[in-house]
Amino acid sequence: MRKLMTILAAGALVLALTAPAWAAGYKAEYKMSLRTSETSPWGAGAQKFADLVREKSGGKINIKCYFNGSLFADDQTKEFMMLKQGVADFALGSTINWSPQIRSLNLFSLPFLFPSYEALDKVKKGQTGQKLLAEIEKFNVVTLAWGENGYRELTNRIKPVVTPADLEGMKVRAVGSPIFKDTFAALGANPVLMNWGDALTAFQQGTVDGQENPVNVIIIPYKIYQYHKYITIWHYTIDPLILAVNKDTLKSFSAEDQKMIQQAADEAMAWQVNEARTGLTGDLASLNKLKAEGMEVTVLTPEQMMAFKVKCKPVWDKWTPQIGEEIVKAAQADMQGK
Ligand code: X2X
Repeated sequence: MRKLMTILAAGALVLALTAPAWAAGYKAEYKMSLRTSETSPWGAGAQKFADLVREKSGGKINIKCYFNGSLFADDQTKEFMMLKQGVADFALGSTINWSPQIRSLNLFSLPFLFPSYEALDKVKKGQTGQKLLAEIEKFNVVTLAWGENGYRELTNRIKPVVTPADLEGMKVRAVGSPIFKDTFAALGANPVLMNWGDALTAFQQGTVDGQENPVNVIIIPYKIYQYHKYITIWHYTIDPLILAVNKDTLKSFSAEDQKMIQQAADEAMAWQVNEARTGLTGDLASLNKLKAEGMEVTVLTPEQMMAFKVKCKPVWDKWTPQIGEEIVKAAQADMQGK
């Protein structure tokens, strides 16, 4: 009898070790990390993905969104580590917040590299996109789809910024990723790096003068016009989001469910990218909304942008080798359709 029990126990152990995780049942909850609130198109896109997966799986796969950086306690440049380790199963993260771990993602923060949304789309779809996703996968993280935060524009409470001289000495909050410190220093401003949670307090208290973030996804939903009267549309960097999953989590799903998750990601992110761009490309309804809220909107001409770009040369010199010369060249080739 005892011998039989031992054999049975050993058999169960072998089964447990060899059977795929999904055969043993899915987790009751999968954690999804993100920086922003549900009211931003960033948060709404994540929730849409979670809802689609729940619906398409008949309630079997339950993804809970942890909004406002609650999974990483506001320390946004740590998010990718949590996804890599599986503390988060999924994340919809900004390339900026993940760039301290994946240096090549600083590509999107190279000042004035991306002239248009079309250029960005070519880079995402082209050889550059493939290379970047391969970099991410080295860290046990699989990308499902690209989302979008958008072109990052400058707001401040002091004066219209039209030339680099206007930025001189201005205290500008930027994300805690080193390239931003270098960029605002090169532009003659006084950069202050902090997490978004702290930044919101700093805007309220006026301990910083300005900040930079996209119009639809951050400035409007977070009502930045309550604190800053001036906005400069200068398109200086662009900020794609990445919807990704920990590789072990992904492999724990059946092939059929993996396919369904991919479809849900494509659908949710197509909607999300559209939200990020609507009202900014054609009728400029989003800028009109900012004006209606009392903001003074300055849209820079390409020549005016060039004056800022020229000052950013030291940033390009320092960061191109860190991003990888071949990645920067690949992006330029993709944009030109080569
Ligand atoms: O912190 C920011 O500025 C934000 C919300 O845009 C990011 O997470 C990169």
